Amino acid sequence: MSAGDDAQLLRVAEAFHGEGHVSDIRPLGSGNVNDTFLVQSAGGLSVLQRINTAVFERPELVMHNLQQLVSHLERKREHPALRHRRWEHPQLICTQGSDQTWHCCSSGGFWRSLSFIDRATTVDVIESEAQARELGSGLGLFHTLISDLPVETLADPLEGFHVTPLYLEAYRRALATAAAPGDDASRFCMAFIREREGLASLLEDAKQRGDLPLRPIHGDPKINNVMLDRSSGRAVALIDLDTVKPGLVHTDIGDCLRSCCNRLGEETTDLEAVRFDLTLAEAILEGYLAEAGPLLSAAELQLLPDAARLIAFELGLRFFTDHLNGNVYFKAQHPQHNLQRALVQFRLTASIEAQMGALRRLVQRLSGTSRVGGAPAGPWPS
Ligand code: GN1
Ligand code: MG
Repeated sequence: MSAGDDAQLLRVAEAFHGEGHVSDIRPLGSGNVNDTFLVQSAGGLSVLQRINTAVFERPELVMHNLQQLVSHLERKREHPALRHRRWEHPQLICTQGSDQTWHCCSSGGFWRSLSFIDRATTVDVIESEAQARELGSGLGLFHTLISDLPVETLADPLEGFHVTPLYLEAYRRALATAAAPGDDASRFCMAFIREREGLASLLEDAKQRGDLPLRPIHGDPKINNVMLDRSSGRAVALIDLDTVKPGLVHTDIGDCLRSCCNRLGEETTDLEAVRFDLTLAEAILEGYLAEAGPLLSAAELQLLPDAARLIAFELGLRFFTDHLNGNVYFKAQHPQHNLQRALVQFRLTASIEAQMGALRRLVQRLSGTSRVGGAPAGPWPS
């Protein structure tokens, strides 16, 4: 970062913490969209983020949802599911002397500051089955806590997010405008997508038929968006809450499965070795269903295996489209980065497909055979 950037960053941090009160600012995490920094100020540690307004064109809607979510979670402190465990959520920090939760700097950046969740960590690559259970349990608990947050109170800050057929359309547009890629890897991706075009509308169709309800979701619960307590290893918070919005639980559960069950992580270059690990999937689903199982209808449970496959495919499609578009959405360290990421997700998709029967049996067993294929459960209880 240049000295000018450093000075600007300091001014932004001071807008939240006061002039002369910020002692250190350093990059934090490995997000693909926003810029994130850890700030040390007189008030302690906090997280400063520049929302990527090329992605979130209306960042005030992101902040609206975050405020709704935080107020809702504040009211859940006495929830029975939290009685014997540590559970936190980030708090919004206002700019100095105001009740405004964001700061627009002169060069146009949209910034916000959040409290730092201490004594906790995140992992990019799964370490154990016990950890997988916790990651699933954390997502399940989050879903339970937000289950009665009325979807009407949430805005849609990212229209089309996780609407797979729209990603397919965007891919076709990119293909039509980009120079035809002639390399083997791109040809593999194009063939892979062509063979699965019919898959894209699976969740949308089920939603249109009325089989799947809109619920408040996280939108991006990948492995490193679940914080784990440093000493106990238990899930203590879900972070990166910009994509909280009305949606299908399938996208969350699918995203959790696809990101946690790939033991090599989504940044691996060892394509041949990419696998979907069913043992980890079992642990995740056990953890998830123990917390949130009763909330889901039979129709929702039945489509969980398809969701894992679809969300891995969808992310591969999104990465490959961005590669064709010249890496304008996901941050890339080198020109082939999003192509490589796409290949990882497509390998993972193929591995899920090869184990689809076993995954279906697993979901059936874990959710109770009587419920899968049985009558749909009622709405989520509050
Ligand atoms: C992006 O910003 P980050 O890294 O949390 C993306 C997710 C993808 C993820 C893949 C708003 O998340 O949808 O699953 O990259 N977020 C957005 O790593 O597009
Ligand atoms: Mg995110």
